[in-house]
Amino acid sequence: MFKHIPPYPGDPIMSLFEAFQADPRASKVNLSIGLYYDSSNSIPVLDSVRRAKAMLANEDRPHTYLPIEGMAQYRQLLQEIVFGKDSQALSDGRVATIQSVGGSGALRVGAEFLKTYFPGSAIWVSDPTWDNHQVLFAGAGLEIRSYPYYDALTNSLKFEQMLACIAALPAHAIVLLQPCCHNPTGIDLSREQWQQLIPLLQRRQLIPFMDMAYQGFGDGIEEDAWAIRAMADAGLSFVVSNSFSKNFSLYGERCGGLSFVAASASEAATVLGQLKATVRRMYSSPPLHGARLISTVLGSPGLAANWSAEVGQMRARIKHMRGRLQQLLLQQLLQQLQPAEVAYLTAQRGMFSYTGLTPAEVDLLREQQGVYLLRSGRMCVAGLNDANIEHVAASLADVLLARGQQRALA
Ligand code: KET
Repeated sequence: MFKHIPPYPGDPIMSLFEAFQADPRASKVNLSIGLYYDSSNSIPVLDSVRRAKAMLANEDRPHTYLPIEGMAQYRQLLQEIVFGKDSQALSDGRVATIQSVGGSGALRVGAEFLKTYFPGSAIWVSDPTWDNHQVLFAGAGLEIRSYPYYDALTNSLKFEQMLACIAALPAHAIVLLQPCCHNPTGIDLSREQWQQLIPLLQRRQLIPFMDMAYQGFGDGIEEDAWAIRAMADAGLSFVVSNSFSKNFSLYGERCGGLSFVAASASEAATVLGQLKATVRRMYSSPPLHGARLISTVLGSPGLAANWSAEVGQMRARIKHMRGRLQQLLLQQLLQQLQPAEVAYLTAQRGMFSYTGLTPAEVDLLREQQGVYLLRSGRMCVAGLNDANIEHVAASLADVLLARGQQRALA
C-alpha cells in the first residue's frame, strides 16, 4: 500500500540537530539550530518559568480544552508584549489574535487564511530566509518569490534593491518581513529604513507579514517590536506571527501567536471568526500547559519583571560571545585577517550570524572539529560559551587559513 511513498530527505536544520545529538565526541559544539544555551552549556529553565510552574502545580486545575482561539488571558498579554501596553490599535480593538502552536503554527495558519482570502497573491520572502518559511507557505499552496536582502560581498543589506523590488509588486502581494534578529543573516533594517519601507507597503497596498521569533534578543523586548508598532501606528492592515520558544526557553511547549491588525474593530472581529474556522479544520484548539505558564509569568508584575531581566541576561550573553569570538579570531589570524572582515560578528543582531563559510568548509568543521553550523554558513552564536569558544575560534581560524592558502596558490 505504501510502496510508492518516497523517503523523507530530512530537514536541513532538524536533521543536523539529530546528527549532533548522536555525535559521541565530547568536544562537539552545537551552533546549528536556534537554541539558546546558557554559560554552562544547558538549555535553561528560566527562573520566572520555574516559579510559575511551582504555582500551577499547587493549583491542580483540570486539563480541559482551550477555546479554538486559545486562552483569553494569554492572548491579551501576548498582544501587550507585541504591540505595547499603550497601543492605539489595541485600544481601538483593531487587533485579532489567536494563540498558535509555536511561531511555525502561526505562520501556517496565517498562510492558510491568506491563501483562502487572497488566492491570487504570492508571498515574497527575503533572499535568504529561514528554510522552513518556504516549506510552511508552500504547504498552504502559496506561490513563493524572493526579494533581494543580503549582499554576500559586503555582508550587509541590499536595501535599495529590496525597496525597488517591493515597489514593483502588485497590490495584495504578501511581503514576509522580520522585525528583529533576522534569521539567517542577523542583519536588520534600521529605524530609518523601516520609515522608508512602511509608507511604501501602505501605498502599494501590500500585505506585510511580520515574523518575530526572537523578541528581546536584539536590543530589548520593546525595542525589537518597534517596526510592528510603527506599522500599527501608521494605520496599515497587516499580519504578525510571534514565537515564545526562544525568549521563554519553552521550545517544546509550542507557544506563539498570530495577530491580524485590521482597519476597524468590526473587521478584526470578522477576521477572528474566520481564523477560528481555519484552526478548527486544522487542529481544533491549541495546547494548554505553555499558555498557562506564560500567562502566569506575564500576568504577575513580579514574575514579568523577573522574565524581562532574564531575557536581558540572555541578550547580554549573546552579545558578549559575539565580541569574544571576534577578538579571538583577530588574535589567531593577526597577519591574515582585517578587523573589517569580522566586524559583522558584532554588527549583526540576535542568535545568528552569517559567516560566509561555504558548505564544504562547514562540512570540514563538523567532520574534523565537531563544530556544527548550518551548511548555508549560518552560525547560532547563542551556542557559544567560555568553555567552547576557544575551540570554535581555533577551528574557524584553521578553515579561514586554509582558504587563504588556497587563494594564494590559485
Ligand atoms: N520564525 C523564525 C524566523 C524562526 O527562526 C523560527 C524558528 C520560527 C519562526 C519557528 O518558531 P517555533 O516557535 O519554534 O515554531 N527557528 C529555529 C528552529 C527551527 O528551525 O525550527 C531555527 O531556525 O533554528
